[in-house]
Amino acid sequence: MNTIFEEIKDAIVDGDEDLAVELAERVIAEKADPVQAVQLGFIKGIEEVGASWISGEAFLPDVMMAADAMKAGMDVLEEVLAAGEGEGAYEDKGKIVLGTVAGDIHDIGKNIVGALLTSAGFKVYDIGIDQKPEDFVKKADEVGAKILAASSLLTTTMKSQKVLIEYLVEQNIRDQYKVIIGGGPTSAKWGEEIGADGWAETADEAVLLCKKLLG
Ligand code: B12
Repeated sequence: MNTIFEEIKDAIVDGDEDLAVELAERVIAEKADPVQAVQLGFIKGIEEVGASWISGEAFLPDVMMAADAMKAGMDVLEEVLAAGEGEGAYEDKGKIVLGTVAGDIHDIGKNIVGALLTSAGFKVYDIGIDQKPEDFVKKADEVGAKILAASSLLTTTMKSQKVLIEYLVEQNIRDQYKVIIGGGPTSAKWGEEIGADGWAETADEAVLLCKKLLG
């Protein structure tokens, strides 16, 4: 018999938004672990769709339907993740401004990073997709955040992470923030090259990284 996490994965692969919502509601009702639902269900599903797209077995509309199903299900889980039911009680571990860099509209990975950071007790201010350096800094200023977290999924938009750090240097505010980066084409090497304070491959690792940087 399939576990609820496998059912979630299948719902994402099938791009079935209604089922993704229903299963997320069941996770809450049955008090299953929402973090595991994200990791073993939603992420596994979108990864499978991504692999099928790359191999030519799935098409862009399939990916978009999967992404929509993922969003709808994650929206349901957001509240319990924010309540820290995955990793213990909520505590204020620090403020983070999170966004996808200029020119890039991918937000699934960013949203997962945000959900797990929130679940781990950080206050996350998600400024959305296609965000310029000024947007990151404006929000961080407004809320007093010490970490700027920038996501990029395209080789063409990775350079926007570099531009973000260059902007901080130009404005003489580089030392006021820790900058962390992530997303598909990025790497630890890229992080070092552009002078980021950290890079993480997955949302789990992003949590550990932020704990280290603010700890
Ligand atoms: C879903 C998807 C889409 C959806 C996005 C929906 C959405 N709301 O996000 C849609 C269909 C809209 C889309 C559009 C496009 N896409 Co697209 N997309 C994907 C796909 C299949 C999955 C991405 C994803 O969500 N992965 C799952 C998440 C969970 O993983 P992740 O994002 O990597 O995030 C994890 C880590 O990287 C990390 N992380 C992420 N962000 C951050 C941030 C920080 C600070 C940290 C620490 C960690 C971290 O934690 C996350 C969780 O563990 C990938 C293929 C792939 N396998 O990656 C292509 C892919 C990224 N897309 C690609 C392309 C080319 C495009 C388009 C240009 C297509 C087109 N011709 O229009 C457009 C881009 C438009 C734009 N300007 O941005 C290419 C990029 C190629 C390249 N080398 O640049 C890929 C790799 C597919 C391919 N091989 O061709 N896409």
